Amino acid sequence: MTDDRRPTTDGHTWWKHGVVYQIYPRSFQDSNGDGIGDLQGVIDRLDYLNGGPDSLGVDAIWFSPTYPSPMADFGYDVADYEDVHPDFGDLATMDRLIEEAHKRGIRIILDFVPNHSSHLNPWFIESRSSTYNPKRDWYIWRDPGPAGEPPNNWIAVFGGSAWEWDQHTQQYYLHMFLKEQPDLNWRNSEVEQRMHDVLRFWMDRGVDGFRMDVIDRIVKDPELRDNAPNPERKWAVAYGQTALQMHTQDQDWPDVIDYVRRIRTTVDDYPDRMAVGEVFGTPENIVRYYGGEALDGLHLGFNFPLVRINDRRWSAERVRRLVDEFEAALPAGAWPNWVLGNHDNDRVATRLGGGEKGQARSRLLAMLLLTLRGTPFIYYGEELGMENVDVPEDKLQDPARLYGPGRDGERTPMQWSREQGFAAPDVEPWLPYGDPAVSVESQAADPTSMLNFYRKLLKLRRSSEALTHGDYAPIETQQGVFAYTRKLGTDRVLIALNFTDQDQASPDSAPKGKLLATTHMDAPSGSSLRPHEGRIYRA
Ligand code: TEU
Ligand code: CA
Repeated sequence: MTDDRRPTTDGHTWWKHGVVYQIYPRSFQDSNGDGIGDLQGVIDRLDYLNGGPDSLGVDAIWFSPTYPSPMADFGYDVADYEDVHPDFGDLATMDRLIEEAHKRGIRIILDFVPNHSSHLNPWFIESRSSTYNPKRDWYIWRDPGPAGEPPNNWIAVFGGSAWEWDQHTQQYYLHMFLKEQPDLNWRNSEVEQRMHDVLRFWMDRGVDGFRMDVIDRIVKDPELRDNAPNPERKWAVAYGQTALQMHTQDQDWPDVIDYVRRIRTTVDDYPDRMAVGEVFGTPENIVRYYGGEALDGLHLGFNFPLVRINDRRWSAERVRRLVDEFEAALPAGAWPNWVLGNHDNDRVATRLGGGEKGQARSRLLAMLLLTLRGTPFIYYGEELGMENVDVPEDKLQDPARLYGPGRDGERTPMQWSREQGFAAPDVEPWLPYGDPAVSVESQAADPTSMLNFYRKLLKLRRSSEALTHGDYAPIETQQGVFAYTRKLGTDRVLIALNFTDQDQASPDSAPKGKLLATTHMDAPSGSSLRPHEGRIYRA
């Protein structure tokens, strides 16, 4: 079997110097006419991702969950950790996907969901069957309070109490998310061992890494004490209820890092693997999950602040501060990462104001994403400038919509052609399509399109040692412009980003060197930065 994955040498590590592309498997490509994306559909589209002259040029794919699930939370409620949901295919399809991806130099990252399983997972069905079942302690069961109330005041992320009453055994069980997502008890070593077996199961099949869902909650305060109220929030709609508390007891509990370190040990039993954690909060908190100075935690901790950049928070100064704060917090040897969007947040073009303004600004942030020091994560469709789709009420599917802003708008089918191309023309997709003018087909033909902008930047990034391996240094500039250099050896690149809607002078240190790329995908005459223009120069 040919395997075109770029080997990791002492100078090159795929999860540091490559680019990761997130696929929401339900929405990428349907291959069997049921309107639901599947793994064979992804196999059919691999050349688009890497391996052909016009491919995007990415090095790894992160799949949102592909396991059997009742889809209460669209796969983040896992009914069997060692299989593939029949909607997506089977284990043989996954094996074929891994093989075909590796042939094209693409690595496969699965979504590991350790904090909770589905309530239909056999483990939970056993656990809830009786108080003396051997798996009772695989989940978190507690007696009611004296008046029958829940054991503490914790609030589920999706709203409501985090405790569900079980009439059969007269106890509550904990669920930080939906009641269909009972929390696993990682303080029970049987659970920890069984979940490590899951990691081995997939790495034995050739999976290259894991995105670790809600890793910051897998252990909580062992005494399950109440969370304190959040002094800054006095009210919230259902979905926001969780914001009414300080999550000191149910998130980022101090000894979680011990469990993270043991996960890293298991992942390191296999060569050239990677684990990236879904973690939140300050750069210092994110660094905890890298393992601090020892760097014996996860290889990467997701750094989400750019996902919070929107129309209201749009400024060069704010973005530069986020970059510099994260760079400053990282211990020596730790590797940054950057992301503009994912399946839980409005699409970046929509967040930045939509329409022309959203497109121009998201191009600018894409240039930032692909030129900063660190691993960039691209969410499928970002390369087309796809926006949130306004899904009609009767077509909404996300359970979180019952508790607040749903997430269906950022999970709509990938748009391949004017007829959409995600599914056969006569097949209704599981969520509606967006603007038909936004498609791979229409943009491939347009040299200045977002798609060709991403292709050009990814190609430039891959060809430049400074951009993939070099250091980062900000440059002092006027208000509204963020500029920085990337350097390795003699390879020196300067990036200048104009966040304003007026012309701005290029940084006077901008080398009169070769202009490598501009967000406008043209050959500008003047040296000024046009509104919302980004430029990359080689010294
Ligand atoms: O998201 C976790 C999640 O919702 C957190 O971002 C939460 O909002 C945060 O901890 C609050 O401070 C992951 C998945 O990405 C999401 O799709 C799932 O719905 C969720 O876990 C449950 O598995
Ligand atoms: Ca399908």
